[in-house]
Amino acid sequence: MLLLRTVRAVHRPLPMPCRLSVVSRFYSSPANAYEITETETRVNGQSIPRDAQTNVSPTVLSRMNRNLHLQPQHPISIIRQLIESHFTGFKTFNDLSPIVSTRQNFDDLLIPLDHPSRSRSDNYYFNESTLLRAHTSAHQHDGMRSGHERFLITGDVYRRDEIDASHYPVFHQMEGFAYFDQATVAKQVKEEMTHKDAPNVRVVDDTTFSDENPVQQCHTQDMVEPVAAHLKHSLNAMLRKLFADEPDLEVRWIQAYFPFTSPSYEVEIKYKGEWLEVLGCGVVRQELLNQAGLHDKIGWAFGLGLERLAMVLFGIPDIRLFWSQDERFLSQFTPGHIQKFKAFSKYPPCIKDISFWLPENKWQENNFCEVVRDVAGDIVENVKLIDDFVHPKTQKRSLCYRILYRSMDRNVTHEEINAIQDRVRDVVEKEFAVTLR
Ligand code: FA5
Ligand code: MG
Repeated sequence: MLLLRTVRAVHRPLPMPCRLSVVSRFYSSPANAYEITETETRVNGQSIPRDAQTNVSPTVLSRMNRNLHLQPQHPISIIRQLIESHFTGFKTFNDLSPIVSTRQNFDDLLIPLDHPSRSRSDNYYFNESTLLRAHTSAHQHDGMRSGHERFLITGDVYRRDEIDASHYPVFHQMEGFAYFDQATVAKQVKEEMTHKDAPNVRVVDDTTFSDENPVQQCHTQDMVEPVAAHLKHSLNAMLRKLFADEPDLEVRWIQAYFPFTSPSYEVEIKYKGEWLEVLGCGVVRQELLNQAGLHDKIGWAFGLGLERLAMVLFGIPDIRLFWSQDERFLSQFTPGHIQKFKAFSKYPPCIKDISFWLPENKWQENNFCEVVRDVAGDIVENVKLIDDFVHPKTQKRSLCYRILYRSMDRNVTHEEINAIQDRVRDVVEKEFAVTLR
């Protein structure tokens, strides 16, 4: 079978994908082989039928199986191991398949059918019932059913998103989950919470239970207080340990919303003068525990963005670097250690604008970013909307995007970028029926 063919171990650029044609094509990258035919996507030994919902792209399929979180010398793996060693007694799962069902990714988590996070423009669907997981929460249900009261699940997750230094269509999350007996949670938590101070890490938390961030009706405040305290304590202690050598770190807790937790929170870290969101968490909705047969338990969960933490800890300025196969990147890191990344010289950027009239007022920016990413690959560093106006007479809407191209490991030529930009223009024109200006 095609997929079992030995994949050549040298890195070569992927063939340029053609989004509009439906001819069968076989791709191989150092870690992965997959085939897209008219009727199915073949990957990891699975043949998944295509339908009107299908939008997985060669760019993301080529990233599957790279398993950065399992390469001992890679910063993502180094962080995973350091966090795992902090959460003693937690069962770890690191090799669950990223191909999941819509039930796992959404329904099991009480995400309503009309919730925007299900949309095609936010996810990579193989078909209407199968997708690349958009978060490790997709495995919460299986984790609860595994019989382990505490577990950590790490893996690659996939999202259509904007393009800039802290967003990439594939990144890594770690899910943490712990549950307690409702009857004894207060006592148990008290025994476990030992406070260690770290004056270099300043944590601000003025979140409270409120109508906007409520205790669930089936819970009493006496149960939820210790669970929330244990959650916050566990994560703050983890951050204090990870950032022990950082001279000064500001952390803040803010109120958040997730369909699968209440109350819910997010944690942000001050990085280069701006708040960078590193995790979401909360007290697990009781329906989830009940679905897994854990009626008399109460629990917390968190989902952590490993690249975001790694950027701050290792001083890695651009999220694309994690995918670099340049020895100058990988050779800087040692398993078990956090050390600051020494940037290799920054190459000059090449900036191009693209403007067009929309055929109608509707516009999905993520789909545009996806086209740019598919055509340009990792040479695109940033995509920014710089102009958006409606013509007063024709009522036609015009957009202008500024695309910043820059390679992380070499100089790019103007000819090369012009060719890419021409292709971007072509594909955008065909795919979105816009009129280029
Ligand atoms: C979630 O994915 C929830 N599943 C988290 C959760 C788990 C909440 C359990 C409650 C209980 P969110 O979409 O905010 O939430 O993503 C979590 C983290 O992933 C973010 O805080 C951020 O650190 C990281 N992240 C999100 N999008 C990207 C991206 N495009 N690139 C890199 N990191 C990202
Ligand atoms: Mg978030």
